[in-house]
Amino acid sequence: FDQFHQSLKDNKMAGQAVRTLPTPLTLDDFDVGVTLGTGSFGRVRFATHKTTGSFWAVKMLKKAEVIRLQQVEHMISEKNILTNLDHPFIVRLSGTFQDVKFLYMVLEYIVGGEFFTHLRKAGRFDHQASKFYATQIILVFEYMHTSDFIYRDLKPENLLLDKLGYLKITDFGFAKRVAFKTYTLCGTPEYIAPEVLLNKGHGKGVDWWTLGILLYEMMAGQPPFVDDDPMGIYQQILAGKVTFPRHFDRNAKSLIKKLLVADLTKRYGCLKGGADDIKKHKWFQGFDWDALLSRQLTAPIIPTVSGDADTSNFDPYPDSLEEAPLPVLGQNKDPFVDF
Ligand code: ISQ
Repeated sequence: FDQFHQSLKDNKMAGQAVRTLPTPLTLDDFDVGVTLGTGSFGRVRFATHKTTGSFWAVKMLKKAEVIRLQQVEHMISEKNILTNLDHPFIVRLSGTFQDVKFLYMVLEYIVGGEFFTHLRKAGRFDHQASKFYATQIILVFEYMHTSDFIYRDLKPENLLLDKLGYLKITDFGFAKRVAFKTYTLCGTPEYIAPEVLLNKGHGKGVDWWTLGILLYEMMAGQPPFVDDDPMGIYQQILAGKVTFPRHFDRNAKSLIKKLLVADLTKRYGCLKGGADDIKKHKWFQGFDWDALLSRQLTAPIIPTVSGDADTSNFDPYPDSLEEAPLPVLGQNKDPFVDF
């Protein structure tokens, strides 16, 4: 294996004493604790850096699974993209390393738990809370799209709440740098845009579509297109009919209708005005975007936190069952030299 690259970016989290870690890193540098989340090829675990006593979320990706699921390129690009992003609402990557079986990403620990958990507990959010979260996503997409990055995986599971109750967007495994169009099919059924389903190439517009889905899900309590079978969901997405519950805020409904437009030449966010069209929509009239960015607004949910090492906002996960390694790859063919 090649030597790993360590990008020690300044971790600007307010109140956190340790922002960077001495490099190079190995798993031995950490006391690894509970599982905070799981994905298809690994898990994220709470970890204490032994010599500094600082707290981190270490994402562990099993190489054999990454290869089996053909996600090698995505994982390398996740690392490269996250290294290049610096935004208050995006989780910061402090370093990466690897051993024979795993890739590791050392991420800032976000103490408030998954946005998904908070949304399910509340059922749905009122229009003020929904606006507080939607505006942060808009700023993140605006920031990313300015550098030609698209996110492609917006959903409640990929959002965390920090100790002030602000969002941190995580999981950049599907993020990509594209100026125009890409053709890779990815996403979660409920959140997939019609142009991705039709496989005619897609770009930044997919992020604005997923914003429409998330906004709907926050305010209705479930996404607009639901079915036990993914094919049923896809049929609804392509049929282009969205119905709203009676209680729905009329301005929010107007914005969602402008986002969930199959025709890319008519979808908000994809027009000449870009993200500004969305920010200037009536629903956001009087909203203080600068106060949001500088975290001066009071969040609708302030997580209960006993300290920086509190993991009680994350649902417990059973411990991992170690499987036998899969026989893959010839020697000298490590696909992770760039990680
Ligand atoms: C940071 N803190 C807690 C949980 C996390 C899950 C995924 C990525 C980063 C995280």
